[in-house]
Amino acid sequence: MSETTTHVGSGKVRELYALDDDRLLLMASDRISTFDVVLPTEIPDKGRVLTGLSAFWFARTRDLVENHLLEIRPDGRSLECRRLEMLPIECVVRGYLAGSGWKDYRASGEVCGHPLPEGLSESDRLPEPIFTPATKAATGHDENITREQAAELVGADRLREVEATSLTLYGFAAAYAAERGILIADTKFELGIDRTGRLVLADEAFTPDSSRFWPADQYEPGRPQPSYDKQFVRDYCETLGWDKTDPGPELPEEVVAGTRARYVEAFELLAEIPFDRYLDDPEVVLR
Ligand code: PZK
Repeated sequence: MSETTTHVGSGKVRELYALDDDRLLLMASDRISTFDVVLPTEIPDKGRVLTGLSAFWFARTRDLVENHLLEIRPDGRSLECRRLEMLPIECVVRGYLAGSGWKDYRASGEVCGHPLPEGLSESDRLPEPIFTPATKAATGHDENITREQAAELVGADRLREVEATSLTLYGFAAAYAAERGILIADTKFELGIDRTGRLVLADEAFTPDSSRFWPADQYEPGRPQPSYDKQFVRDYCETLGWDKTDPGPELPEEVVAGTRARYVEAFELLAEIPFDRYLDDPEVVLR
């Protein structure tokens, strides 16, 4: 980080810096959030796992859609990226009925204007993955919007391209992950436009922070599914009688170690590289 690097944004657990007019640095911390609260205890290497996985997917999907990745820094937790004109929507694809999708289905029988068959249960696989755009809420939660609202924000032609690209990406990653024991229930991307007008995948892609990862061997529709990465943290927090408002609790070392192991396991299952090799040379995920 040079002294001319300027901080331009913060996510809950990530930071964004400007390197120059054309390049940004996206840095993933080891912070973890649960029930929407960032906890005071970090998970060692979590930011490196997420950065490595994201870079892995950018390399694997580059023939499907261009992406913003320029370089992985030797620290393994930061990516140099092309600066884009970001679209003002979150691109969400759902392959299973969970979270707000399940809530909306229960209330109305549809999700973001997609009519769905009757009688689906919580966590059921959908007949086909659906594109369910959301607005970017500055604070708090993204709000699901209809395709018509999304078209007003990005234009009808661009929206068709965004939807097709999102579904293609999800289809590829979900099939790849399922073969390796991880169900990607849903995922959220950010897309941007480069100076030539081309659509480019940005932000992070198919990490457990941007997607719902479920362990395939415990999949059982009709109930909420355990989280691949955060279940130990949630279970521990549920034992405390914590009211889920800030500040959150410190995590004991066995919860930290178990959670770190789950992140590393997800990385190794998907990237098929020992995590220590990534730490030695982060560029291994690009080959
Ligand atoms: C961009 N964010 C969200 C992510 C944060 C904020 N390639 C790009 N070009 C222009 N803007 C962005 C990107 C990307 N990625 C992404 N905000 C702007 C965000 C992580 C941390 F603080």
